[in-house]
Amino acid sequence: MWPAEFARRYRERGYWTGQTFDDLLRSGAERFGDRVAVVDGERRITYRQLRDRALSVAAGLYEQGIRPDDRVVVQLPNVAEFFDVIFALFRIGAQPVFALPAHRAAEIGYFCRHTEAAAFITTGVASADGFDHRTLAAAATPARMILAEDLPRGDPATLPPGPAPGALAFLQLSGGSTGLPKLIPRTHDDYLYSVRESADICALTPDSVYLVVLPVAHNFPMSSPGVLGALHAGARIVLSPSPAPATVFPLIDREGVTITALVPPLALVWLDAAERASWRPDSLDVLQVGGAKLVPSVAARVAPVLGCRLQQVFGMAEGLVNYTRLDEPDEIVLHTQGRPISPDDEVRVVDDADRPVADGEVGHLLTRGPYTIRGYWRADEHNQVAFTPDGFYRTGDLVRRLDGGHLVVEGRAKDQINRGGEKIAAEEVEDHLLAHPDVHDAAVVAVPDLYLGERSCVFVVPVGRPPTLGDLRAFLRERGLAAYKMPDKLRVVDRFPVTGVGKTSRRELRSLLRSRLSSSEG
Ligand code: AMP
Ligand code: DBH
Repeated sequence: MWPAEFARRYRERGYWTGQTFDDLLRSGAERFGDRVAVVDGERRITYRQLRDRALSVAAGLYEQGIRPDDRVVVQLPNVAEFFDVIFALFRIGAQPVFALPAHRAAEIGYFCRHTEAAAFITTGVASADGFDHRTLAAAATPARMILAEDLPRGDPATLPPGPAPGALAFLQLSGGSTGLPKLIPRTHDDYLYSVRESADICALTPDSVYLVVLPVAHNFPMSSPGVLGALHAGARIVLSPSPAPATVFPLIDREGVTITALVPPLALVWLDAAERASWRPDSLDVLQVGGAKLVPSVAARVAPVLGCRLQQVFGMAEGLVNYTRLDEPDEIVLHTQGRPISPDDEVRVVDDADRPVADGEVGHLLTRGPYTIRGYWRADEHNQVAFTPDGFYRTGDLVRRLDGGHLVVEGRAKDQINRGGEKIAAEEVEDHLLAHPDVHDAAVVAVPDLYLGERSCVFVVPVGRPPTLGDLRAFLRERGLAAYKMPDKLRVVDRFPVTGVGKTSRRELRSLLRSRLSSSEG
């Protein structure tokens, strides 16, 4: 993980405090015992109850054979049991692997195999679109399936001592740019530093009410400041089963929500719906928007329409998180993606040869710091390219750094489509498509989209009869790929343009195809 001299510095400067996730929950129970921690529909769970539930589930899982250092793939919607499960695993010292509700057999199967998961914990309740997560049990073998509605419970006295603060706490997912998703190893110490600072930057107090709209296991609503920041501050978490205004607006009013986090397309939906209904949330103080670029014209509507403050958040599950601060002027809040959390977040903006560019010039964002990983989990080969020799993470983002350290995201160099905050690795989808009998070659690229920012377009060189978009989507669905990874558009071509010298570079090819697309569509 971090070289010894960095670890020492991060401890000396008080960033890594030796706190574990179990400590967080215990101190919450001690300090805020009878206050409500989590609201899930009609259920209200206090801080003390939350801790008791987690300990009892920890003992139950332990009795069932879940051991320290076991990996457990967790795929849950926004329900209270999410907290029982993850804090139980944290207490044991087993590591949750955070799948998203949208993941299907291809992703879940891969996570379980790659992490040699001891268990797969999901829900027996069908999702809004009718999907039964229990059907993923076959993909998850040999991990045992445990349902959130049927969690084992036991006597906490039987539990072994908990994990050390420097230990691996969980594996988060990367949006990725490679054929197989990469897993992000985060420790108690490093993650909780970012959580505490985030809670502070977002001014969370015990009177704050944090609404979870995005999938709770995503890094943004989990930690920026998210549900963990809320628990740190003694605030109240309200779980929403859906991001739709019809569900969320009444919930915000009923629960007095003060802060929530959205991706840009959802912010747009909320703004339009609020305007139509002349709805102005009395309680809402801060709307956080992140995960993809928020255009200034939409950013400018937040305060006038919703009557709250906007905060832009530019983060990544690998670590570095940037926030516009709550007291910064409009010029910063509307036009930048914020500045880093920590004085020890090292940011380098470089050209293609890793040479620093001048402030204000666009370059590749590299970063290193007290909560940014030094390598993906069990990915030695990929780590050689994803990190510099001196440990900077190559984010794949193109940014401009302003005088005051604020970053403006200008684009992306990585082979990824950011579909309204949902990331798609081009290569992962291409690898699946190459298995289609009618596909000779395939390249997936981003196309600009007014609503989502980007959508995905697949260029296909067919074998004979060209497949239709419907064929390809059905094929990918059949292979168990998450729905958001299905291409939105198809272009059939006779052959791919020849790039560079010698072997075709997939990256150059994608970039050529992208420019062809923008010139043909205007
Ligand atoms: P991941 O590495 O999968 O956690 O995704 C993080 C990536 O999402 C970043 O590297 C950016 O490409 C993108 N991202 C996150 N927040 C923003 C934002 N506010 N503006 C633009 N891009 C963002
Ligand atoms: O997109 C992200 O991954 C992201 C966005 C905002 C993130 O991980 C975060 C904040 O912590």
